[in-house]
Amino acid sequence: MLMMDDIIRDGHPTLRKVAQEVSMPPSEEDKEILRSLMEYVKNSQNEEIASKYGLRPGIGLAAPQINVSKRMIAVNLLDEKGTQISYALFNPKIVSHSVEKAYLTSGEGCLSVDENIPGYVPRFARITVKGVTLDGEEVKLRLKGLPAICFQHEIDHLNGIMFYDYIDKHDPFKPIEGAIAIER
Ligand code: K2U
Ligand code: NI
Repeated sequence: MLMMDDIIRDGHPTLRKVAQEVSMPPSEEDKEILRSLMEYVKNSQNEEIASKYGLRPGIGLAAPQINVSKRMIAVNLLDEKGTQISYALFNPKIVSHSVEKAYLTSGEGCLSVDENIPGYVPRFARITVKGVTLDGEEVKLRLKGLPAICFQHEIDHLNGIMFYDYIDKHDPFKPIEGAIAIER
């Protein structure tokens, strides 16, 4: 199982690389990597396992964060209706998005960033994502709210982008014009 020591931290060059597409059909090795990402996220949300192994809780994880520069992400969270959103995807791609923006009023964190970096992170309010599941099935997901924010955070990791890149350095909590404020 993945541990915190397997997660690389800000400053590691892999976090700033554009990750490579995963060849389809995925190899057993690539499937094992993607499974391990989802296993980490679920373990980190299990209080007993997380405290036993000192795992920082997360709702998503991208392969570059374990120093694998390949386009794979895992997301596991409850949306605002309490519906479980759980996807481990190869080659996820945002194929369309709203003009309207949204942001978490709490700001964002990252398992690869140990310190708190306060400020609003503008995201698209709604996105459509295509990707390939572990079973080789192509999925098309229409997302909003926290799921949309999380997928954008994870897909940014595949493009070498960190959440704090978006924060206004002079006024981190400057209101984002016309954006939906998402309380968490
Ligand atoms: O990619 C990661 O480092 C995991 C991130 C994912 C994330 C950050 C901000 C907003 C959405 C997703 C976090 O560590 S997960 C921690 C967390 C938990 C609940 C809500 C937001 C962030
Ligand atoms: Ni992150």
